[in-house]
Amino acid sequence: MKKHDKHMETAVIHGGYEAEDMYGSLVPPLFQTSTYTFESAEQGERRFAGEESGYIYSRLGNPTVTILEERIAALEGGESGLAFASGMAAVSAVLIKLTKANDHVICSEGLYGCTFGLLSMMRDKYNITSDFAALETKEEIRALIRPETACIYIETPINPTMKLIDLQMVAEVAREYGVPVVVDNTFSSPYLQRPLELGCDVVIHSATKYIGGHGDVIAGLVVGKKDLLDDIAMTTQKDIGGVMAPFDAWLLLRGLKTLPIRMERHCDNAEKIFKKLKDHPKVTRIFFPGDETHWNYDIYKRQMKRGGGMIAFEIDGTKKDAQALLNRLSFLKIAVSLGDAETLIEHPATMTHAVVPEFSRLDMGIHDRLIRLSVGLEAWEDIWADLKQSLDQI
Ligand code: LCS
Repeated sequence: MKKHDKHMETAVIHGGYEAEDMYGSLVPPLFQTSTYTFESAEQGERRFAGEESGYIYSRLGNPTVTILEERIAALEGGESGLAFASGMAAVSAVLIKLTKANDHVICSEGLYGCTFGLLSMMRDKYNITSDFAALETKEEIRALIRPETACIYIETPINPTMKLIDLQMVAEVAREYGVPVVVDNTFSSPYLQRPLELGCDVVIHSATKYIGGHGDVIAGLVVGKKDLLDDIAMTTQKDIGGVMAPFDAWLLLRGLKTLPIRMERHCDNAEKIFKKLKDHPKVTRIFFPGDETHWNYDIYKRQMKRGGGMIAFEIDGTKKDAQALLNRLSFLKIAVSLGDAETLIEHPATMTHAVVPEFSRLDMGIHDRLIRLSVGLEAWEDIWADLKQSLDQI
């Protein structure tokens, strides 16, 4: 029985798993195996022919990984899930599946640096062109859609500028043209935002972040319709081969159990830090979805449960001042990644988005004075004390 019908707080713990099927083991077992034995040559033949279900080889499926795939599908409200070795393996498996040479992709005006890099490579190798656009109105999107548009690819909130896109509006226009909408839901996790319920077609996660939540795994997940995901499983997943290791699935199943509790705490802490940063004289602009004065606040109210743990802000200073701000921190960690228990701070222009050419970076709003903060689970007073002492010295 799949526990798809339960509250999220229950599904993160029980979704996709029945202990009775696994000798009563309370915790999903770790199937650390590369292959599976067949009872006979004929059984092997039947499995390869798809006439009999069952595991064959762990690049094609693994029971621990399957539990995670069913659990994330339940959490996102999708028919099927697939697990990958990294967020980028998930992004590339989906984008390569949905496109062919000379196609066109419409993107949100900002994307994680490596996704931008992948699209640049697809343009150079296969003439798959991308339009980066604000996606603010139906008319704007209609004007961008062409016969060769293969998909609309969105991050919301956008990494790192925290701009939001109205997913329901985009999904409505895309449906008129039969164009699938893919949403990278990494910054929100299914606890804060569920794009499939808003009419989008595919959800991607860098599970490295909030899904895992403990900074110890690199992983990716995809959720969507069974037909499409079965197709991805048999092509860009199986043949390119970026599959998730069983132990990583096991760690993610463990991390997921506390997702709702962790997200509430990330949100509580981020709200406190946001208010303090907003009032600091050295902070000139701040980007946080839960900000009532944020230009996307109406979208936030419609599609996100809370504001999340990510804040971006600009300081009154130069690149050198931004770097010095990071260097003066005492216990807050200078690191990329996000969604961990530890508060992480980074400089997007020279780190996560360094691969984006300067003119595109500035277009996306990633200036040298922009800093990105992943607010962790520590006491917010300690986080603020460290940030404040460093900001005060600018
Ligand atoms: N999508 C988003 C929105 C991301 O932020 C990342 C990684 C990925 C996909 C790729 O996931 P990965 O392969 O790393 O699991 N973002 C990072 C970041 O902002 N700092 O370090 C990595």
